[in-house]
Amino acid sequence: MSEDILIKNPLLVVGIGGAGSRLAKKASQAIGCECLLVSNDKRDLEDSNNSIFINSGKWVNPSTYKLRSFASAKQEQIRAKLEGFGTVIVIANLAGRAGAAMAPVVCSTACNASTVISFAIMPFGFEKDRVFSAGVSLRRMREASHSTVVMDNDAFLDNNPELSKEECYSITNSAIVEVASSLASRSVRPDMNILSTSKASDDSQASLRDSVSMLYQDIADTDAIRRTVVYVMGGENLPISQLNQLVGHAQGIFKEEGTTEIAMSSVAASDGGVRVHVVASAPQKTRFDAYDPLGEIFSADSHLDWDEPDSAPDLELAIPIIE
Ligand SMILES: Nc1nc2c(ncn2[C@@H]2O[C@H](COP(=O)(O)OP(=O)(O)OP(=O)(O)O)[C@@H](O)[C@H]2O)c(=O)[nH]1
Ligand SMILES: [Mg+2]
Repeated sequence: MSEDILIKNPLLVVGIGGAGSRLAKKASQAIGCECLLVSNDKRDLEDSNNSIFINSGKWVNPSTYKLRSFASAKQEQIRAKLEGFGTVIVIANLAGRAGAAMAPVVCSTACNASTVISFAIMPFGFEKDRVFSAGVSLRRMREASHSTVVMDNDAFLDNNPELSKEECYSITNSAIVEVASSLASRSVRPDMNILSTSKASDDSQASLRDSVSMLYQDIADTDAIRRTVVYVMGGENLPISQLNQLVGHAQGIFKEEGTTEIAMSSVAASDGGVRVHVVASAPQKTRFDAYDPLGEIFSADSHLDWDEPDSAPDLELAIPIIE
């Protein structure tokens, strides 16, 4: 069985694209470590003194492939900024073009010299145009990270259909920041880790149930879950009897004793009440494998473009159009 990954100092949080940058700023503040932002949109990099602007040249809306080639061209600059850090935490929204394009480049640049823990946000299922590139990007990120934590917006929405997109982002975003911030004080599993969460509630059992039901959307075979960490935000303010019940309940759900850990936080959920996040380590298949159906058929060593991520560089060919 694989060992836990230990987090080495110093830590760096890297935010990619719009949502990635916003979350990285918050997480690095909470941890008290340095933060690096990477984006092709200058607005994402405002008020940051440590950033890399990926210039997309004359392209107003470059494709993911195009953006990836611009990021690859800046790999040396990225490497220089990552140098000297023991652990690099990468946060990216794979529903965004910048996130999907650049996250694999940043992870693979960092992973030889540092421990890389990546956080990936997956698109809603109805964002059909984004699902494929998010699936490919996730596969690449996992390959270049020591551990990957996935927040699936689609599973959250399935469980909370009454919420608007914005409400959904605000809840899932704070779960990412809360879990990323707590990484500094604990170890993580090298497997794929699924992060699920719940709305704030006065009833901690209901929060746990919500989180677990979100988790079950992503993992087909829950018996294969190796370890779960249940984060109880605001848990230190709960009466001991309730806390005891919650722990019993969590251990009951994830059967094997000893595989469930409870992480308590005195920080109340950002919207008040108690919120429960569950991080489950699931080495086997998840629903994201099907986002990139060809990836399931061909193994990585049969990909012609696997080592150098597929990108679309601008090649000026001096060939006149002959008609
Ligand atoms: N999960 C999450 N998604 C968001 C958030 N804000 C926006 N989104 C969605 O994600 C899409 C891309 O958001 P960005 O975070 O700006 O993505 P990006 O990585 O900068 O890439 P671009 O597509 O080039 O902007 C948006 O169209 C929204 O649908 C957020 O805070 N959290
Ligand atoms: Mg953006």
